[in-house]
Amino acid sequence: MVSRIRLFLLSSVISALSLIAPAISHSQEPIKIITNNWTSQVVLSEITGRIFQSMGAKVDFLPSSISDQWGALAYGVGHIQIEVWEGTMSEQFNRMVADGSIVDAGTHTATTREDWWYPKYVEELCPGLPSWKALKACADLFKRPGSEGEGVYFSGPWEKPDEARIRALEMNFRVKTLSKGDDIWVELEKSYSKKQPIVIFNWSPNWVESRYSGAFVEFPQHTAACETDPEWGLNKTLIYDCGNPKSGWLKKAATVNFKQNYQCEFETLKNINFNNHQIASLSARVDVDKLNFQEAAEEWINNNHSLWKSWIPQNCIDKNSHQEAF
Ligand code: TMO
Repeated sequence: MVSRIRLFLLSSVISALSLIAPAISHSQEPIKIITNNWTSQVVLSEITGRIFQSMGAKVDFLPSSISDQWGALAYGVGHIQIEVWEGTMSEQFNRMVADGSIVDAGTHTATTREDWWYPKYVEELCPGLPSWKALKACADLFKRPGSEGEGVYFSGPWEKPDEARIRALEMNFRVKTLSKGDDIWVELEKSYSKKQPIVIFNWSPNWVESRYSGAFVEFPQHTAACETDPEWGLNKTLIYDCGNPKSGWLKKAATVNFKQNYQCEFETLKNINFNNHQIASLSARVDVDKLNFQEAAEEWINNNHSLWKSWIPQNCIDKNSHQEAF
């Protein structure tokens, strides 16, 4: 009986300690940075990790798909996500910010676009591009063996409403979802060398724009209503009869605990800010110049000391050097 009470007391002391522990010694608990499966997101995560480490924090990386990351953030398994793209993630992000399960940690300067994209030579074969109507009329050109007469749109492992859009705009296309994002570039290269028509999922900022000329398909202009109101747009019974946002935001997300327990790192995260050129160049250093993620991050950190140091609040630098003095 006694030992049971003692055990009970002991376990409540332990759980009480584990509850307050992050608050009193957060630098012992690693900050878990969520990494997704495209280059710039991983490089920016590595850069952010190095900035936090310079502030005395421990850092871990948690690879996650976009769809799994929300659960990881909600349960605190991951703490932050450095590239939240409007076109792919606004729905979950907005919902979770609204219900208080994550915190909006601010917006990068970069504007983003994610949509159907084709290399320039396709315009000669399909006059009228970049209008989606031309693409619809040219569907035949994009057939592939096994596609049963339908044009093929190559996409990656990110959830997008492309099938809904194909239905709503009555296009004779199908989505080929490649399990690795990099396989999109393999398909692009294969077609490019033969000047074969191809339409792929692409985004900006990305290295592709520095290497290939091409253009996004212009679908009907995106509005919020297009995603919710069937009456909106050309198709009166189906949603998604529009493109993705053309000038989307790029945000940072954090857990509520991160904001509370890592105040200096949270303030720094809010200040971390990349523009289109920086993001496109960083992804080109990996995907074109073949550095690995860590090398690209290290190089950027070495070349941009004054910039990233300006993101760390002054009082946090002082606190940190004080700690180092001991
Ligand atoms: C989220 N992504 C940049 C792959 O479109």
